[in-house]
Amino acid sequence: MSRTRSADRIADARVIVTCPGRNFVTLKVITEQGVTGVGDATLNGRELAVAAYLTEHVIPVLIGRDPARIEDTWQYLYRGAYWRRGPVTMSAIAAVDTALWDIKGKVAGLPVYQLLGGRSREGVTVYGHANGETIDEAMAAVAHYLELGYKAVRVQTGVPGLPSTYGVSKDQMFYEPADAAIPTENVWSTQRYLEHTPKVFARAREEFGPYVKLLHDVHHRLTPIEAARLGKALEPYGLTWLEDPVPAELQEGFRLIRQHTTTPIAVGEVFNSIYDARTLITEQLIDYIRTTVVRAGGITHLRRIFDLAALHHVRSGSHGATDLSPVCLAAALHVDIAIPNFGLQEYMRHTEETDAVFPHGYWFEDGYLFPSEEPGLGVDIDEELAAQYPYKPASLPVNRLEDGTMHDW
Ligand code: CS2
Ligand code: MG
Repeated sequence: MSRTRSADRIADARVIVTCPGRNFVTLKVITEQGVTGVGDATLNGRELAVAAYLTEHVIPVLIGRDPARIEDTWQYLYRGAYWRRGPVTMSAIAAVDTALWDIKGKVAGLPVYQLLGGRSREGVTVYGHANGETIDEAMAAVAHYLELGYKAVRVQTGVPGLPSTYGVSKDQMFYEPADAAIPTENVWSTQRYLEHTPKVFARAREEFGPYVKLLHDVHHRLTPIEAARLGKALEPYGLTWLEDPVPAELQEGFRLIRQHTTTPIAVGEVFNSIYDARTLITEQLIDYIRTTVVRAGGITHLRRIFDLAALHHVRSGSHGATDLSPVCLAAALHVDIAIPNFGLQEYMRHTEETDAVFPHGYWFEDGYLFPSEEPGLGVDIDEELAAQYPYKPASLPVNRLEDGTMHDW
């Protein structure tokens, strides 16, 4: 059969692993005509698994392919692997997909959001992380974000009686959970946490009034009935969302939460595919789906998830922690600005070293991020600078109950 194809071919692709403060894995694709595209392939704590998957199994089959065939390449890598889904495979597919959208934008001379249908809004509303060991410290952090112009703030505090907990950092602006080569261990008590958390939000509403958007991340630590109790206790404080209240392998568990509380629920940063969220979306068991470009198979598959969500009153709330590189954030912003059902975008600022390794055209102003207007994604990797920061093993922590039982982190 004769095959129609564009004039260009993929000539080369390489994986760049760098650690400008934290580890990142980036795929760079180069065409015969010299167009380059980048994609984020970072999987926090498992970086080298994705790097090897790309180098050993994906790059060899990319060479010679038509870079214009984004959908076909996605299907080729997804169906063709036979072993479907999972964070390693889907992060690798995402990196290829993102790089090909970057190339398509450059060839067209348009920013990627124009290829997705153009702007649906002026700017992308982002939320920052206000962390504090105590409620007072957390309130000071909220005030700081509001001064910077943020309209939405996630609030996390230490829990009295527990030596350390999720989301609390020593540094006000940068929270970095992957903090040691061998995982550190935290101790957890659901009882202490459920007792404490409503007090945090009572204080936040008292100090900051009814209009700032407040969010909270449970980090998968409760059972459905415990999450229902927390959601109910937080109702007076009008949260924008309660994130990851329970581990989400069991999608039907969310029915129980839904029956008991009107606090909106956000889920999905660890999801890799539309099938992970299908029941949650189609039964309207959640309000925000938090998948993002690198974790959920790139722009092509993420768009598919968000389109399904749009049919069921579910809005986007893409994950944007520091372990997703500026390449992922740049790509996410093109999606965020274009889709009809955008909700919020997480924005944890990258360090100066990271920003220097990944020169980018997106910018923050008055609580909004704006995607680059350059053709493509408007982000690149400075390979010489990246080479100055060699990979350092870093793991996410683990969590145990007070009696030593392993618990969800
Ligand atoms: C978090 C992340 O940003 C979030 O909502 O849950 O900090 C998450 O723990 C990390 O991205 C894990 O790599
Ligand atoms: Mg989270």
